[in-house]
Amino acid sequence: MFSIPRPSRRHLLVGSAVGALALAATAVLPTTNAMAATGCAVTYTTNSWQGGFTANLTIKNLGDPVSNWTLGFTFPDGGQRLVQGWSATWQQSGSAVTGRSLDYNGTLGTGASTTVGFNGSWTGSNPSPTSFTLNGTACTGGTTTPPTTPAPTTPPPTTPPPTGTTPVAINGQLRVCGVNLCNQYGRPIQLRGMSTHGLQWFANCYTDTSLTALADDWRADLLRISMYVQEKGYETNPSAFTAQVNTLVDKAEARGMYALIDFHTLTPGDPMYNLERAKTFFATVAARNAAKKNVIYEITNEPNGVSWSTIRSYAEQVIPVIRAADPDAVVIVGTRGWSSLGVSEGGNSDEIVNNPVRAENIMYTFHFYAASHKDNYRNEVQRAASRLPLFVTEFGTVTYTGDGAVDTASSNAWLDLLDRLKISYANWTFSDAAEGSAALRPGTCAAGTFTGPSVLTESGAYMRDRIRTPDAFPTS
Ligand code: IDC
Repeated sequence: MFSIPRPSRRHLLVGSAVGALALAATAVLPTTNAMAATGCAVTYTTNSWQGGFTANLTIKNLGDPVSNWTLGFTFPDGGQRLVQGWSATWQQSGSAVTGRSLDYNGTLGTGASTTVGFNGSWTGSNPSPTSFTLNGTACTGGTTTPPTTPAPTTPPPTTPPPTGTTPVAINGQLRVCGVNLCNQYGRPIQLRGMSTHGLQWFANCYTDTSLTALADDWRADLLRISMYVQEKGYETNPSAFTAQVNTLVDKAEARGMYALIDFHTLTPGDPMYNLERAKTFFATVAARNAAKKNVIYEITNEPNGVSWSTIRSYAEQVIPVIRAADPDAVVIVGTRGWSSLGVSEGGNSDEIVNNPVRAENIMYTFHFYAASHKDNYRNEVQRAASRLPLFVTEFGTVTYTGDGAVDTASSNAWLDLLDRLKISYANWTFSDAAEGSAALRPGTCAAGTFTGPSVLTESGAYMRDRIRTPDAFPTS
């Protein structure tokens, strides 16, 4: 129905260290380690855009075990700058960059790897560095062994392949690294999926058949489970809505999709109105789902008419409740002005950068409706994305009313931007509501067939085309 030109989603430049054997590694070894076999291999993968880039490095120790390490390399272009890194303590001096191990990843056995990374900026060009050192040894991909030490006989272990090909099988437990959402290998990923409509109205849209279509036909990575709190939602029957959410978490898990549990507050806009309900709800769902790898918590949908400091205070009361039960899950915090980073109420993301939520492993919500929110919102997302981990937990291809025609030009501009920045998203809605944002034609859910071109609306056809392109998730 549509032919949408799609830029390649990944711009990869892979450089591995070559040459430099002449550097006679033994000459630069610390004296305490003089007899140790040394060797290493580093791969450098970058995702670059005008003026900025993300770099991910996998460091493999091919020599004897080390208990801490310092990685070194030089940026080839004088305009390249390290902005913010993760999984190491980073420093730049001139063009020379060092990354020192942290407590948790300093120990690297023979053949062991670890992944680190950073966000950077560039001016002239952005070439990848091609030579690296580890504890002073040039990483040539081989081992340098002092003559008196026999060469290691055990080959470095290879990373086992993932046990399945679903998004959850490949990516496992997610965590925030720098401004990205990262998978179990510490590599940035983007999840693309759909949001339910209100569970109180559209329960018949979320069945085994429909969710299989979402996972297999749409190839979605993510199901956002939108549990309204008001409007005949959770507040009217907490245990029934909690059970409904948990059932959908299981259905998503069975199909290898991530499940984003959305505490869908909207009116009133002050999240504090629902604070006690939120604590009760999240204590229950976090305890019940703690062992699962596919759950992400969205603690408030669209705060509005309240200050950032109120939202922050809400977050700092709800997040500990989740962490107490499920310590490793990613939590997403709504932002001011209907999760517009403040823009819809005259603010911007500086209020968050200057006063972030005091918790680890969190991201911040951004929402847009393509026919209503255009360049000024896109510019703010682009600006914020280098400083804050963002997740577009809801957006529409239409106007903010949830209705109207698809704005293809604006939707393309938005999704191209999110792809480039690796910002995850969920589209409003995977439902057959009689409104332009719904992906399914009215009557589809009652009829019970969810595949084939006749079930999709214009927005649904557009979104399915965008979502079903390959993910190319990193697997090591
Ligand atoms: C809309 C639904 C509509 C429903 C209304 C009120 O599309 O059927 O009657 O909510 O509950 C949001 C909200 C989301 C809105 C959506 C479209 O998060 O609940 O859904 N929207 O208006 N923020 C901006 C737009």
